[in-house]
Amino acid sequence: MYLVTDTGQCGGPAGVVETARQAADGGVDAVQVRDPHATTRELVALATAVREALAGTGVPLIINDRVDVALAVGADGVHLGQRDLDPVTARALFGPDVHIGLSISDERELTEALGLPAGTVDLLGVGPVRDTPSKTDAAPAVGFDGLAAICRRSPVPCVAIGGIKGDDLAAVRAAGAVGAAVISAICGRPDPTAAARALSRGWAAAVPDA
Ligand code: TZP
Ligand code: MG
Repeated sequence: MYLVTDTGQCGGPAGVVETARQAADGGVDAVQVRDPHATTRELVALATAVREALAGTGVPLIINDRVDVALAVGADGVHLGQRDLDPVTARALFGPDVHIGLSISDERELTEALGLPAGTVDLLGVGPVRDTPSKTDAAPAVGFDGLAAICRRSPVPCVAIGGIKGDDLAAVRAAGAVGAAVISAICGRPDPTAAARALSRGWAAAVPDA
């Protein structure tokens, strides 16, 4: 289970930091700091505070879109969209040890990603699986069948994103994704720790049929 933060839904920057801490307590496996509206300095400050909140938890910090910010704060990874710095250049800047994710929202983007040199991208974020108010410029939803088709062709692990709730985790796993990323299912919940715990347990229990 992968938390993506939204500063509005989390109740401001302090809410992002607290939600990240609580989600780590609740068992999420990664936290991505995402704030397309923040200035560079605001995002560096936010990511630094989240890095401190996650220190000692073992939960990796991933930065959405911004290679410069990921480098500046010493993040564990970056998650790139289709309009961000290209993954080959990002890999050259980071070297082999930083995790690079790439968003894919259709088969054409997947085909392009398949042409990248091996080792460039570690993970694909696939979605939106469902329509979601959390990303206003999201591509059309791929659904669970679209997710499965992309996971099947992907040489690297896929994480599903977009409108994922606890009830969807079995379908996400059955589609072949290694994880699910959520904003609203954790951010802004009255008890993010409990929400994260329920999702983490739900994921572990949602073993697809053999
Ligand atoms: N990318 C594709 S959908 C999405 C992002 C960042 C938003 C996911 O938010 P939610 O609330 O889990 O649907
Ligand atoms: Mg992006």
